Amino acid sequence: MRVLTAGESHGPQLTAIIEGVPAGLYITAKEINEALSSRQKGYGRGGRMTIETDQVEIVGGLRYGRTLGGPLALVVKNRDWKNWQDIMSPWDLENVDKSKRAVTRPRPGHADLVGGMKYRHRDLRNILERSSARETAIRVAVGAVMEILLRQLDIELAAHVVNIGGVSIQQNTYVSIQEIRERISDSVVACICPETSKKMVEKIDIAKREGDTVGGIVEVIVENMPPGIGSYVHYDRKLDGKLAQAIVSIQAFKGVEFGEGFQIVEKFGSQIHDEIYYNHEVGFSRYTNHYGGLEGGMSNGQPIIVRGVMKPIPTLYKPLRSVDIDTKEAFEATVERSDACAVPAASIIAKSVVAFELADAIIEQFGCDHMDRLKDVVAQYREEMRNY
Ligand code: EPS
Repeated sequence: MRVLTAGESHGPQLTAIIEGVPAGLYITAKEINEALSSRQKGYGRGGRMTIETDQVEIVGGLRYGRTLGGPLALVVKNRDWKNWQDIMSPWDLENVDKSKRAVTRPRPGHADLVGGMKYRHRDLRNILERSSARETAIRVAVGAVMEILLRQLDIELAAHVVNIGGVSIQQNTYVSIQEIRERISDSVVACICPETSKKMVEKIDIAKREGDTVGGIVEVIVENMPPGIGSYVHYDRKLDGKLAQAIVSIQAFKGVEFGEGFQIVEKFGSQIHDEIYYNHEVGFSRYTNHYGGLEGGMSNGQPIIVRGVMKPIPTLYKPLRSVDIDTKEAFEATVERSDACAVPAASIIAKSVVAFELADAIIEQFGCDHMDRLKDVVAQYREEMRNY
């Protein structure tokens, strides 16, 4: 599959075209809109989220709720557009002061400065409008379609927040998808532990009070992924490689890990490799899941565990030093509307991009034009794996 997104943060809409979705996938707007609504929630969001109520529109590739096999085109409108029609007009309007909301003062930590240098823009709004995390709304709509597709193949995903600004859950045992879904439903920060949730909220409050921002770590769990998806023979089809790219492609994400991730460095090989057992019902399996369901660039049948780290958002009320690109004078950043923390939203985004990569890897491997055929082929493949 391929997906392309277009649109600016304060433009009329965000658009995505997905190529390669099998025909016959039944989709409802409700399921996509629920994902969009979850992305908008979470403690620490700023004023923009009170303006937007994200809803999907499908403008190609779907008829009577079923995919047709052609490109699927999705749209999420920006309600804030009505306040920006002149400033973000696609056309060269007369009688509009184009310098009105021009940005010449790049924010440290944002794409502003390097993006301007690269594309020869003198108004940095041309960069921030596209580099904005607003784009993740349409990626979540795409991810919701992929989650529907994966559910048809009995593959389920959940995501939660494991750390905000250094406040972390203690995670010693595996928490199932079912438990994650139940436990995060009561948390404003999508955290499975009520005590830690409270401390995370306090951390966000400190950031808000200080005119600052906080980042965090999110985790995505995938259950029932069949073994052998991905590749060890082609570097560009390694499932962990594709997931890593997808996670780090999310705005403000700086790193990724699988299973025990960077902590494996503290262990000997004998303590970290997931030992193998066999029984007639499930076939081959493991006693542990230190590697987060991925070995040799492939899924190994264990739950996939992916974590991503998000930096604190660069748009700050607290002044940071930078330089005006026109006058070359040093300045301290001016106040901008911003989210103090968008880590809970980022957990939904991480789940969405993981869903896309998994669905893509499955379709690449089995290459079916119709959903029913894909279901049959995957069921047959699972059986083959069990009997290996
Ligand atoms: C963002 C800045 C803020 C966020 C935005 C991402 O928007 P604004 O500039 O309109 O206040 O709210 O996130 C979203 C709009 C969203 O839907 O997540 C940025 O600069 O990246």
